[in-house]
Amino acid sequence: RTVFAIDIGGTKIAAAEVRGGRLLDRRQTVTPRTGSGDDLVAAIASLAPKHAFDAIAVATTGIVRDGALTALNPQTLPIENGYPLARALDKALGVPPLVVNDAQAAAWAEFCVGAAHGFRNFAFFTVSTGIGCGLVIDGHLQTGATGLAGHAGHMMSDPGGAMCGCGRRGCLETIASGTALARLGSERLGRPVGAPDLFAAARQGDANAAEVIGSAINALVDGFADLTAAVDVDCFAVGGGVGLADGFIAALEARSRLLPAVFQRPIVAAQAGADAGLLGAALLSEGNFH
Ligand code: BMX
Ligand code: ZN
Repeated sequence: RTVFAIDIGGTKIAAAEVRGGRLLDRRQTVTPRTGSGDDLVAAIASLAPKHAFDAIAVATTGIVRDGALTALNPQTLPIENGYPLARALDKALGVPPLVVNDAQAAAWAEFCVGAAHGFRNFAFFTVSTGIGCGLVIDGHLQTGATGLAGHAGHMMSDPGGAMCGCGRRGCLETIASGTALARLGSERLGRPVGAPDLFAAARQGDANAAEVIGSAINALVDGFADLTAAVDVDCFAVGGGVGLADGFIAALEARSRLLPAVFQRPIVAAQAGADAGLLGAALLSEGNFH
């Protein structure tokens, strides 16, 4: 069987064919940030295999409810509310797709074949453009009745913090995402820096850079502790460009060790890599869904 797997992010759309759990023929294109769902579908159709395939599996940034896509944070991906992505893809490609949130899909890949293999209760965090999260509780992926389950990047971190694209103030995503680190770092250092520059400055001993990163680390670990208090997670896996930056997970772990012991949990690096969303969506579409 061949699954055509797609991962829609804020900057790129990745696609691959998945056969026997292996990703083949990976390709990508730039995400059309026009706000039009039909433009997303056209971009996906341009990546479709020329030969027949058996299933379509889509991981996407945003809230997925009954196959329809809505942005929680439209700054990550502008899209009309409730765009019927599954229906439009079925019409365009002739195969009804499974559609799931990107971090939820990646959590499933980590649970089935990655860092969280063997744990029953687990949270995956991607720290990238935004902060995505997927939860597996008692071996079941949590999507929630409205698709919102796991959107832990929008838990409140600082009541007096910056306005988030979702409409709340001080979300974790406004403090610890790659976008937030670039914004806060530029303010603090008085020159435009991206997240990688900020990490480089901190490594060279810049105390301001280290402080901005330290605040992000603290906010994330407090978020982990809150989630642990809510649903008793066994283990956290962290991925994403920022999450996998040199020393980031070690810093999370060190901070976590300052928590009261009852809130401390192992924090490990994600293993399924940048293509975890593709793999997780394919696994889910193949009925590997508990
Ligand atoms: C945002 C939200 C989540 C997503 C997360 C990570 C939108 C469009 N996206 O919090 O659904 O999982 O970003 O997304 O509201 P990424 O694109 O940064 O990986
Ligand atoms: Zn938010």
